[in-house]
Amino acid sequence: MAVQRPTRRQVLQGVLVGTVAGLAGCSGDGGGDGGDDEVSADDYPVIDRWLTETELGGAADNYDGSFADERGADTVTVDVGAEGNGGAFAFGPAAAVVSAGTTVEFRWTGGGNPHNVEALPEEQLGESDYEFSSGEAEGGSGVKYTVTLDEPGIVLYHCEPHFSLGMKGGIAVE
Ligand SMILES: [Cu+2]
Repeated sequence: MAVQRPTRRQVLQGVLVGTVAGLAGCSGDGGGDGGDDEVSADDYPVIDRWLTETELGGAADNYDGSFADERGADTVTVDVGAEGNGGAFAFGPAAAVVSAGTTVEFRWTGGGNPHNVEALPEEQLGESDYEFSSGEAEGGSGVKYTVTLDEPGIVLYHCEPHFSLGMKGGIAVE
């Protein structure tokens, strides 16, 4: 099952908060398109490499090769400052697969601050199809940053202050 890459990358500016309802033709449970398959690292080697390599940032030690299967969900939450990498220096989950049209809400836990979330393919930090940034690193537990992933592709992101510790995440958009 090849991942379609309609555009090299999408530039997402600012905070996109929205309700994306069923745009991807999600028809509830039992979608009949083979979506029940278990997702593994073999399906997304680019994400697996991003989370395990040590040439670009550190390896994410909270990544065990498994992907959170969030296909069909309208909104997915990723904790910023989850336990990992020697403290609260991880994204939780580190790897996930979602359906096109999903809104991802990055939610600061308040641990291990300050953090940010950014995908920077222009700076050669991973082969991400998406590019975005939450801006300067922020502390506290009330911070949220939201992006909507409208097109199939790969999202590779990290936290700038804790990149070398392995604070990285990856999302496959199907
Ligand atoms: Cu961080």
